[in-house]
Amino acid sequence: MQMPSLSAEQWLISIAAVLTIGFFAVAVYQPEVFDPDPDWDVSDGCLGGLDHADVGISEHYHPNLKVIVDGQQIPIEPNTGIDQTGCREGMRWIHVHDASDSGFTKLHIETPSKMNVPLGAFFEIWDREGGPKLMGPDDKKFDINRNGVSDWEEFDISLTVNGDSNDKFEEYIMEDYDDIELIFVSK
Ligand SMILES: [Ca+2]
Repeated sequence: MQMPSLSAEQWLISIAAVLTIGFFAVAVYQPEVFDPDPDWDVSDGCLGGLDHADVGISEHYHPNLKVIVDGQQIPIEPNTGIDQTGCREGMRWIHVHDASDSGFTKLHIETPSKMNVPLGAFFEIWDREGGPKLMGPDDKKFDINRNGVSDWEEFDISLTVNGDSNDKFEEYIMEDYDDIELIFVSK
């Protein structure tokens, strides 16, 4: 008995079906394949200021951040990212107006286009004003106590976003209304 031959159209449908199943298989078993890459250049962005043409803002949103080290909340200074070195009389694309020393501090993210703004980019901005930083420039690890040693060697670090544990840490792409809590406990 002879197998029925498939028409070109049937072949295409069959191939599309196989690819679709493959796509979902990867999405389920390796979801990180689809994670967006962080736009680390965001930390160099400057709104207005002496040396920067105003590029216009299309995105403006507000995640909230709280950082706790050994039970003590690390203060985020009001106006962090505003009128800083390299962005005099302007504002970094991530900046702070009002800060809270007991709750979450609102981060203002303003970018000229939709970008994948990682949590660590705020630390690169904070660093310029003497705050917690990342190792750098290429090693994107927290160095919250600025001692040149990766905090991954010194602390147990946990991150929650809206109360849910998250394993992206420095690379977490911040979203509007996020409550981001970063906790360091000395080893
Ligand atoms: Ca350190």
